[in-house]
Amino acid sequence: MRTAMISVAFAALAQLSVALPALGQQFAEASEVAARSNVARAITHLYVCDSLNFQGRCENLETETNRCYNLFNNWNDVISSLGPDHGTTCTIYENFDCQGRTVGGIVNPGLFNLNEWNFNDITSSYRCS
Ligand SMILES: [Ca+2]
Repeated sequence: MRTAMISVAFAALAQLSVALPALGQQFAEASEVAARSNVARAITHLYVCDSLNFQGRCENLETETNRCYNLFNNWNDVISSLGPDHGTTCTIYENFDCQGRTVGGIVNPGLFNLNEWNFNDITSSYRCS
């Protein structure tokens, strides 16, 4: 009786030790995929200029997706043209903290003349995804 129980236990252990490495492999692959997609998704750029047609003073702002950025460093209320990296969509806001009037759905190559959107020298914050 006791011997039978032990041999059942060994049989179960043997099955587990066969199953576990396969499980471990699956988890490793899943976490590697997640890590890769996080890296690919986390950082993008929004190129902003204080004149039309990407002229004048410009800066390529490093941007984390799904995060609201307030514009400082002399970028508040001066942007006249802007565009994000390929694959990124941005929304610009009239006020700080992504409040107020918006222009959304901005994709590469971007907007060459924010006057056409009644948004020249208006942008105070933005968010990209
Ligand atoms: Ca503003």
